[in-house]
Amino acid sequence: MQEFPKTVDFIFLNTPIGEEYSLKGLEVEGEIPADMRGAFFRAVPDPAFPPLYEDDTAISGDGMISRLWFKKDGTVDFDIKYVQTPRHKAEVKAGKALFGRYRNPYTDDPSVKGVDRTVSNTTPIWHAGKLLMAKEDGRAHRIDPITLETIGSYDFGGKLKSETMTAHARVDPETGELFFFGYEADGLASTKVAYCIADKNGELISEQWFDAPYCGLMHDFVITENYAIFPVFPTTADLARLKDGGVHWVHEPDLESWIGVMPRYGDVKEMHWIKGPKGVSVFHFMNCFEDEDGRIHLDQHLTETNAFEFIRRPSGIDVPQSEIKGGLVRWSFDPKGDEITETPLGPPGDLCRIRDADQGRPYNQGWYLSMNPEMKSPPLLGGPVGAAFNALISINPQTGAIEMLPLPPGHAISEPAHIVSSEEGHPGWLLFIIDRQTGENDFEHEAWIVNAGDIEKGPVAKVKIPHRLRPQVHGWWAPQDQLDKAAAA
Ligand code: V55
Ligand code: FE
Repeated sequence: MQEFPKTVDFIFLNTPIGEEYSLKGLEVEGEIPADMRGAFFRAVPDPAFPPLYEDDTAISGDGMISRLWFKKDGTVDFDIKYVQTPRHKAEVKAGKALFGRYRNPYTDDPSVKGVDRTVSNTTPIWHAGKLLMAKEDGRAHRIDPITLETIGSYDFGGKLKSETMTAHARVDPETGELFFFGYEADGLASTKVAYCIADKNGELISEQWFDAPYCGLMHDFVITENYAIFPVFPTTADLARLKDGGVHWVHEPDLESWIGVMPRYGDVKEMHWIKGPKGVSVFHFMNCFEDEDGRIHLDQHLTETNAFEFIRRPSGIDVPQSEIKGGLVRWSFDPKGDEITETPLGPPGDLCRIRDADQGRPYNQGWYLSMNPEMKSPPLLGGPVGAAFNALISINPQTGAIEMLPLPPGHAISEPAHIVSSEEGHPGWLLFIIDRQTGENDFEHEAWIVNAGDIEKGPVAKVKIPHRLRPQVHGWWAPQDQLDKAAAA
């Protein structure tokens, strides 16, 4: 039998587990808030078979849907299952990997030519009573939120034309609409982007296509009350390179970034492109809003180059992970302007969270993951970029005021979910998984609950998860009343 490569993508925390399991009535230390009832869905890449290529990346692993369920009776259950993608099913049938490099079908075994190769491993999206597992290279897969069985590839009842759907969708807190896009919408390395809106009932009510300035990695986008904003950063795809069996992405330090701005209910013909700095990279936007003067402010985790080593390496960019500079920065611009002003807001990091109610609006609190500045020992190896975050930050993006929950050495932290409290004026709760190293290749895992308004106090409750976990990418909280409503529908 073939073995997994001994690279950071497949060892330590990133060791593949490949097991579906359920754990009922988990042990809890402390007290779970009485108003925290619902499901924390998590997307976990976990390759079922050793990859065809030694230099494969952790983020090409088969998607698993995981759920930490805070049940009405106060108990907590854990479940995890593979997303039954056509790709996963084909490989299980063959008993080995058949799909090749990250987003390059020309490197696949000929027996799977034409088979949907998305791994649905990036974000669980809960909207209008439906649970989707999305990855930006294909359409999402719909999942039953109770059984975690895969229902199938999801095309909004036959309406979606785009072949792809981003893992980062935005829900407007007032209208309940789901805003999303798909890039490489009609095929590999294409500049076509589909901009879509589903109404609060999940009906696809708008899909418009436009051309990006070049085929760039468009991982996330933002909405404000009046605008849809599509940033493009210079990590690019090229069809000839793909046909040659090469990598999907190369980062281009000398190429400009762009921001496309259009009225969010407007026509894509109104798209206005603003030129940004060369060579920079962003995966996630914390939030975006308009001020009283109509100026737009976009808060984002910027890095001076691409944050993924598996992209830098074939780009000839030789910067170790620990030396990548960046920060939480604000880009301010006028919707019809041609200049961007950059303001630093906070230390480097990623995996931000805001209150759902603050989406696209002026806001005064956000949370994200960073590195503990006091830490003498190196971070744990693992997670999507190979070095795990070990501190939680709460930031007031208006004042720059920061609070931090640094974890002790040998700890890693995953993206938090924010859960609204039913208590008037209460800041709500943050819920996240932490990993603790207990031996060279031994780890313990817990879910921590902290008061979102006082993270420095540490967890009010810890839920023990007595089983190895592979690091998640993104998560999504679905309140119990919404799950009940969906089950009854
Ligand atoms: C990211 C993650 C992906 C991916 C592309 O976080 C970008 C960035 C988990 O998969 O395919
Ligand atoms: Fe992401």
